[in-house]
Amino acid sequence: MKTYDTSNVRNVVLLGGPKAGKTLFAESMMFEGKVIERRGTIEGKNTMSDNTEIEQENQRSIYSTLLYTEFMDTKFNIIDTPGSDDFVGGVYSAFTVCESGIMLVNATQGVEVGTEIFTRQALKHKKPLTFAVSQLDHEKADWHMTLDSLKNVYGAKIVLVQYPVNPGPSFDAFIDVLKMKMYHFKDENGTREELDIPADQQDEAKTLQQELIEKAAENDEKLMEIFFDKGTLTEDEVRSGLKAGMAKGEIFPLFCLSSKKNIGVKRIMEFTINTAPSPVGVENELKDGTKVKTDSTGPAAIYIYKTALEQHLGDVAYFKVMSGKLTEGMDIVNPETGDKERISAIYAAAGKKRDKISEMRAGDIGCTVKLKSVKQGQTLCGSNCEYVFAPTKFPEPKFRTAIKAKDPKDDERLGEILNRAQAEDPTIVVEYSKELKQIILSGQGEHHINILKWKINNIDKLDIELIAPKIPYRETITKVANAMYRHKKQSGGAGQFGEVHLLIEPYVEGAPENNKFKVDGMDMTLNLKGKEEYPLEWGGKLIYYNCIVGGAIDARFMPAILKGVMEKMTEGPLTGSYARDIKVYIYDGKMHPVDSNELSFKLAARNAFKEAFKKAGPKIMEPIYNIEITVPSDCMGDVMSDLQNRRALIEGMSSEAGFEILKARIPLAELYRYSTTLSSLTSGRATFTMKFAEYQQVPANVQDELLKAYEAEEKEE
Ligand SMILES: Nc1nc2c(ncn2[C@@H]2O[C@H](COP(=O)(O)OP(=O)(O)OP(=O)(O)O)[C@@H](O)[C@H]2O)c(=O)[nH]1
Ligand SMILES: [Mg+2]
Repeated sequence: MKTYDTSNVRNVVLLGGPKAGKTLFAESMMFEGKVIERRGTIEGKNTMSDNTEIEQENQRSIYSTLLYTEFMDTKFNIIDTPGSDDFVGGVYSAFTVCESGIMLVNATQGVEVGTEIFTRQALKHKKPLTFAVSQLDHEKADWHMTLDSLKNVYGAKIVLVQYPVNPGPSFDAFIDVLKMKMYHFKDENGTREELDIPADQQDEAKTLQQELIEKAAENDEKLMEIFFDKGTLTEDEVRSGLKAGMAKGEIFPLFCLSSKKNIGVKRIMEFTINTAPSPVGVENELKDGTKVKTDSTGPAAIYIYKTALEQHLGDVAYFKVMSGKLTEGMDIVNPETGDKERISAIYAAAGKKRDKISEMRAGDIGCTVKLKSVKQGQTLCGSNCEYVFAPTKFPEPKFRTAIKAKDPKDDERLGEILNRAQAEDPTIVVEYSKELKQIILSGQGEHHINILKWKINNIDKLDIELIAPKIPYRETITKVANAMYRHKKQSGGAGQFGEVHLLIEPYVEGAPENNKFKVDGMDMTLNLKGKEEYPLEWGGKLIYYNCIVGGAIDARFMPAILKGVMEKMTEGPLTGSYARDIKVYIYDGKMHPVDSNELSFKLAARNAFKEAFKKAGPKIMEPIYNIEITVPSDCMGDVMSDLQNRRALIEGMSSEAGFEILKARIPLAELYRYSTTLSSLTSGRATFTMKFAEYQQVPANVQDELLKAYEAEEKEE
């Protein structure tokens, strides 16, 4: 393949709801660019994009796939994304490397939740979008319903560039009001003829042309003047007005498409070449917040947006040249780790088809192999360059489960497999929780995790189980209490002796220092001598005071006492969960001239702390999450009543184009499999995000249940 200039590259992400027809559209684009001679089909399991066993098995895209095609001296890098929200990770990384998107809206469905979700994300990432109504040849294709739904949701942003003459199985023509031509297709290979608009379509076409021109003029002052002057705009002027409106997210030009019959594909490609931004001059953000323009004369730097382990090839790194030129054989460095790598080969990729290329310029996307240690999200630089591009921010997980190998012998292998899964798909989060003694696996939905499970079972041939994840509870206290404990042992030779008196109090951020306490009706005044503050790994704090007077305990035993307290903090007295936010005052004790040692004081402290804790109004705390649910208005009632059964606190509601946005706080314990429930309550039409907010005390009845469950568990062990 030849090397393309930055200005002759278009990086386009294909978006749309499940089964909108993205993969087949990509197939047709590659056919038009002569990258392939025959178009594969989904049912035939032979498309360039859905090229993995798991995608073919499921007849849907699961990974985002890089494809290329060459058309009108332009190289298109196409990223075909999965329509299911469960696999949204690839959409986010595509936004990092693509300058524009094409949104397919299924003519049999109209606007779907997927359309909504991905449009919103594209706008957030400031990507101009071209809309195309797909599957117009389908027997259930309904142009008017689809157009109504689009106008209903996006209003005046939807601007018709084309409309179909005969949607449905006989679909073979559409009218293009930018070109003011009718395109008629003679066969299913995209052979088209440009005809004059038939007399019976003239009025409709002229009205829509006028709307298109006015809309194009609206987004540019100069064009507005020309329009007022002449009452019309040229084709080029309309394009430039559309381009300006698309850049602002104010215009979604609408096209007609049937990928099955290869109708409309070429026109969308032509329009994209003329109207969608090339990477020239596009600013990319560095980690430090500064921006660097895409420029092939700059220093060489590539951004790794995806890595994958592929059959026969090993580790493949997919990248975008962010600056300068990348050449075969080039030495590059990861400026953050200092790791040195060599680019042994550069490929343009159309799924598994790879074309070698000796040089790739800024803006272009490709892949390479045999890099030793790169990860998704990293930057590699040539000489005299230290760019580190800001890595893609992926959405927070919304489905959480525990996973284990059926045979504990396989634990280590499972660990390796999960680490790899996480590296390849940054929306998979694996956490080996010491606290819960479980491997916690999180992802974007139950389906997302089930696909991973299928892969581990069938490809890695490892037997695994998904089980309910435990909740990382915390324990704390609500009032002051004290306790003393004497550890004494006399067996044979040397004995053990240590006695510790301590007082504990809840820690509240910002509360003033205090040395006067009332415990069991008695006043106590402590002499605060030493204070140590420990932020805890699991959140919250431990404040440790030395209040020993008159040498009751030697200073050399204080670290052992702290250790004893800390040990009990990691295994709270109520349920064995971590304890947090406690002030501990060591105010008295006793030593034995011979028998006292560190172990004795550690044990004494541990037990004294445990006793005091139990008297100090102990409480279990649970993690609370902020959730934001996007629900179609007609499902709101069901979603709300379900939330009420989950101890949720509704915090706000707002509406946005047919959808309600609901904000709530909800305990993690009530979120198990929520994504699945929400999906079944709304037939997959809702979506949500969740983010950890804080720890809060559990209600008394929940605390009772947890205490009982812990007791039962203890007995079992
Ligand atoms: N009649 C007709 N069917 C189509 C057309 N495009 C796609 N299909 C069918 O619609 C189904 C989904 O097509 P895909 O191309 O896999 O859709 P997708 O958007 O990639 O789907 P996901 O990757 O699962 O999100 C398949 O059965 C296709 O054969 C079209 O233009 N006309
Ligand atoms: Mg697909």
